[in-house]
Amino acid sequence: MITSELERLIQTVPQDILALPNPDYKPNPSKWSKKEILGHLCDSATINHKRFIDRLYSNEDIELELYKQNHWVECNDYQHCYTIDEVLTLWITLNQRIVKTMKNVATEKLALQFTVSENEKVTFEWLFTDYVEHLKHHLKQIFD
Ligand code: NI
Repeated sequence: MITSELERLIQTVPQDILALPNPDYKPNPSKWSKKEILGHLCDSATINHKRFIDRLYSNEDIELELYKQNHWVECNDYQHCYTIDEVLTLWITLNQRIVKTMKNVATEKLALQFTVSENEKVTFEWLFTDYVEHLKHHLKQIFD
């Protein structure tokens, strides 16, 4: 099942996040705190959930638009406007929504494509796997 790893993370990550000693600490002003990295993962969930839904309701390949990740973290101001518990609650909720959406996707739809550039396309399955890999990459950063 394609969503099982994401479901496992939703179960296991919260206790480890809540045990972090100082999630607000910024190593320097230009580096994200652990709370901001988790905020970035909320942004990634928001953006990718939109991509998945847009693709499910399109008859054509849609273009995979990049987003300004620093700008998103800055504008959402996770550092000052939210506690780590609030960012975590958001992260859990957004990912539960993605799991629900993905569970309703028929297997053959996983072959639907997104256009990355003129010569490059990726499948829905690739994009979802990449979403989870990106998530794991940043979790490693948070817990290292
Ligand atoms: Ni990232």
